[in-house]
Amino acid sequence: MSSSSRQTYSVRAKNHPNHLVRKLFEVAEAKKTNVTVSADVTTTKELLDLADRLGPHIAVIKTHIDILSDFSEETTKGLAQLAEKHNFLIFEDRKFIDIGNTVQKQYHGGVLRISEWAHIINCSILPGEGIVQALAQTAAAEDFPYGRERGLLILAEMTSKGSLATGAYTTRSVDYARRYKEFVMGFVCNRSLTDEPTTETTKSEDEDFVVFTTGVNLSSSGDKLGQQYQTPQSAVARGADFIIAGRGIYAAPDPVEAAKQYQKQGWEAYLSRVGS
Ligand code: BMP
Repeated sequence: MSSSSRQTYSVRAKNHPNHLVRKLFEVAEAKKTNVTVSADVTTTKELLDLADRLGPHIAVIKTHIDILSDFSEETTKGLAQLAEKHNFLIFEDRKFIDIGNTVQKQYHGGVLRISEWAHIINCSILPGEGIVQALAQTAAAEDFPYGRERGLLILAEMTSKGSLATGAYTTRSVDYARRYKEFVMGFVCNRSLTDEPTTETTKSEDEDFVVFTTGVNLSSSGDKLGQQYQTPQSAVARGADFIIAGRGIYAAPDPVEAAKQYQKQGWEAYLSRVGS
């Protein structure tokens, strides 16, 4: 567990050099929630309804925008309005994984125009350092209009059975995060990674990467396709700053009630970790 994991979101918000991370911690503190809902529904109406109903209980909405059958500008405009209304951030779980030149075009422009509406994106480092360099370069360009309002999470581990995102892949994730920390906010992973035995970089005193943990579910231990779940308590105890739940919330009989439950449990686990 990193030392920053023992600090409150407000303290971390105050000290963090990254504007978007500060905003993220401020949202969590203001709304008393560390829940990210993974809104894996397949129509714009369902997505916007869900975002509006769950908005008060979440810090972040995570999308897979390419699973919508009717994606249009209405989708992203609607999401952006709801993000303003309810004070949450938008995370597009696109998992970029290609050479730098390609991911720059996939991120900024293209049919999905991800940079326009997603505060947070993520990438795999399977292609090597160039993917992180490329995305960071796009966001740092003088003509990039969204400046400090954008950030990247490195997919350092996965929750699926037999995942190969382990060992050197995971430690390199930490190395690349350190090298591009102006744009890299943290990781999607299952535990705090800041004390990994890296070979190429060393941890700085004030290192504070944000940990998003997927595969959180209160009533199931997995699905039939290799997904593996843990509870909000165990995720937070292992270092999650934000817990990501999909079916546990949106497929519950009452998604709002479910979101409240994840919010309560995630928040209590956080309070117990920081000792308040
Ligand atoms: P659910 O809680 O319904 O299992 O959904 C999990 C969500 O998190 C999905 O959107 C999936 O793509 C994502 N995810 C994951 O489950 N494991 C990972 O390692 C990384 C992910 O992004």
